[in-house]
Amino acid sequence: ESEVPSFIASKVSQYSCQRKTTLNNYNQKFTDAFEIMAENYEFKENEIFCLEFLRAASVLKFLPFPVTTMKDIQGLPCMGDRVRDVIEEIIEEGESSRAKEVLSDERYQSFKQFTSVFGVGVKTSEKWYRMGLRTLEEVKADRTLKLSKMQKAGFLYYEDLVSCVSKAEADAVSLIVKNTVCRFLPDALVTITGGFRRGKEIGHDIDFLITNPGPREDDELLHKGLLLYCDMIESTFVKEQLPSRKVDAMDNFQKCFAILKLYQPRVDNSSYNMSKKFHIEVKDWKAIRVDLVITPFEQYAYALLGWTGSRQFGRDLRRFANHERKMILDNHALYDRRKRIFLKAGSEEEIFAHLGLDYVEPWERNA
Ligand code: 8DG
Ligand code: MN
Ligand code: MN
Repeated sequence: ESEVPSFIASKVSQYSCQRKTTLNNYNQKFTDAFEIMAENYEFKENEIFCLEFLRAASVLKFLPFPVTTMKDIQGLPCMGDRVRDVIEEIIEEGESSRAKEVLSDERYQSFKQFTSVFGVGVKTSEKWYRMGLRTLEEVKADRTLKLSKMQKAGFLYYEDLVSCVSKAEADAVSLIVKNTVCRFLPDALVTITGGFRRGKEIGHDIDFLITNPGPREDDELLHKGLLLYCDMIESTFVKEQLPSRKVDAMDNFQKCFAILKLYQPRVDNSSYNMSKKFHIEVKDWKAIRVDLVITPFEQYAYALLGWTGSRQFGRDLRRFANHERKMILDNHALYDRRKRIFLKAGSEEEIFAHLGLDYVEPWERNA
C-alpha cells in the first residue's frame, strides 16, 4: 500500500511537462547521485546516458513520497537498468558507489573546476585536460593559454560568481535593471525568468526577459552602460523561420550574458569606518551573473516559457510537441507541421492549450 493512495505509478507521464514538480523533493539522495552521474556523462559528451539520468532524476523529484524499496519505483517511466542499479544500492547501502567513484575521479574533478569558470564549457575543459592541466591554479599559471574575453572576466570575478545569487540580490538587481531599462524604454516589460521565477531561493545567475509593446523594439538598449562584462549576441532571428528541432538549441534573440556590479551596503559598519579611516580599500560590491534577453512582443510568451525552464522541463516540452503533437516548439514560436501554420500565443496558458496540455505553473516546472 502506497502512502499516497491516489498515486498510480503507471499513470506517471514520461514527459515532465505532464507532471507538476515543485521544489519539495523527497528523493534528494537519489537525485543528487543521478545528477552527478549525468554531469560525468556530460563531461564525456555521452548525451544519451546523461539524459537518461536527468530524466530519472526528474521523475523522482516529482514523486510525492520518498522511495524506500524497489517496489516504490515499479511502473514508473525512465527507470532503466543503469538507474535501477543506483537506486538499489542507495536503498541498501545508503549511498551509491558509482557516484562516489565519479566524485573522486581525477577527470571529473578537473572538469568540475574548469566549468565552474564563466565562459568555460566542456570543449575548453577537454582541451585543458589534454594539455595535462588539472586545477584552476595550473590554468592560471599557464602563460601560453589564450583565454577568451569571457574567460578572463570569469577568472577576474571568480570568487563572487561561484558564490550563489540570493533571492534578495535578485530583487535588488531586478530593481536596477527595471529602472535602467525604463529610462530608455518607458513602456518596457521586464520579467525575471529562470530559477527565480520557479520559486528558487538561490541561483547561479539572474535571467531577465525584456520586451517592448508597440511597433519598435530597441536594438540599442543592451549597448548602454551599466555592465562590468557583456558578451553581446545580436539577434539572428529571421521572420517566418521554422522553429528549431534541436532539443537544446540556442535561440536567436538579441541577448547578453553579462556580469553586473551590485553595490552592497556594508553590513559591518564599524570595520568599514575603520578601513575608511586608514584608507584601506574595501570592496563594497559583488559581481553577479545576469542574462538579459530582448524579445519582440509577439514572441514574448514563447520566450518566457523557454527561459523559465527548468532545462529538463523545456526539453520535455519540445520532445512532447514533436513526438505527440507533430509540432515544433522553440523560444520563438510553435509550428504545426500538419496544418503548416504558426500558432500565435499571447500567454504561456495559450501555448499549453495549443499543445493540449494542462497548464503547469512556473513553480511546478522544477523538473
Ligand atoms: P540557475 O540559474 O539557478 O542555476 O538555474 P536556471 O535559472 O534554471 O538555469 P539557467 O542556466 O539560468 O537557464 C534558465 C533557462 O533558460 C533554462 O531553462 C534554459 C533556458 N535557456 C534558453 N536558451 C538558453 C541559452 O542560450 N543559454 C542558457 N544558459 N539558457 C538558456 O532557453
Ligand atoms: Mn538562471
Ligand atoms: Mn541563465
